[in-house]
Amino acid sequence: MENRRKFIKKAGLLSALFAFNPWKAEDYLPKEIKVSRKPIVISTWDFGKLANQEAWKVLSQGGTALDAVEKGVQYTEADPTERSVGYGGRPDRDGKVTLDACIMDENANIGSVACLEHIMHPISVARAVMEKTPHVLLVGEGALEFALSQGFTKTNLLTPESEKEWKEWLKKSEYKPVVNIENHDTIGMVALDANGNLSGACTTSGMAYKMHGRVGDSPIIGAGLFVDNEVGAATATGHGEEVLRTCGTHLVVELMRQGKSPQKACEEAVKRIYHSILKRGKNPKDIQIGFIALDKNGETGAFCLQPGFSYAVQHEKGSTLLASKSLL
Ligand code: SD4
Repeated sequence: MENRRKFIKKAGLLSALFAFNPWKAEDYLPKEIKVSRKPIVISTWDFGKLANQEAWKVLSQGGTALDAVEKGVQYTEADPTERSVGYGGRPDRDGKVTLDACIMDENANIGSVACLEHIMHPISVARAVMEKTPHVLLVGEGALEFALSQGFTKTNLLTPESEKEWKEWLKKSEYKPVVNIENHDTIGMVALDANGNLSGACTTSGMAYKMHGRVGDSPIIGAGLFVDNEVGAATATGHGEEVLRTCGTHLVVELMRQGKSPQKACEEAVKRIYHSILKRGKNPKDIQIGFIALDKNGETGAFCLQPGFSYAVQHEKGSTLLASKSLL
């Protein structure tokens, strides 16, 4: 009886508070509370599977989502056979490999580098920007100077294969990225650790044969990557210009905040981009966009504009490579 009275009193106080306060707590939380599935890691494209395995080594031992995503994407950055990330990435039209990367943790700490040359692990430079500077984004020469001051060493990132392909491209010098090939391979990874914290990382050499100095969505928080520890996280791949135009991953996370599942949120964001492409009189068939998302409860989602995008998920039950559903 005493407990019941206390409960009624508490409930009365709470509803009085909400009656006078337009900012209701429940407006800011995802509506569906699902069974917890953590730790878990999800990343873009086929190579996400190997990257997830690296991340899993951290997550399965109780490590943080932040350490896991950094370790995970480092694997892809160092792999010369992946031609749009780090070492071995396709160069810009001048033959320079320029890298974009960003990282975000559960406390909204962020760090990014853009148009960074000669460094094998741009994601770790992004983390150093986050942890060791008062800034959030360093670009070009300044980013390189900072990396060298932090003990990173210079490496030639242009492999003979990428150089050969670039020289072939020079013969026509036409900037027409081939969907799912020349714009394919950015690794975006988001993870939820055993403590229920989310973090994400995104790293790329960007669109092949871009103009020197071009920066895509991948190092831009809210475009290539966004994390909100109360809601979820998302990362993007594909034509960065389209993702930037819509603040793509921020949009996905905001849609989750409004109650959409990670899957529905990714679908809605791709539809918005599709309409924006049509409005500008462009052909959506020439463009690829893929989003992956993870919510606070370990639920995942993925969606892309046209077939061909894959993503990898790993949790305690094992690791899976999945074909994303597409709008077209
Ligand atoms: C960019 N979004 O630089 C990157 C490219 C990419 O899969 O994601 N490729 O626009």
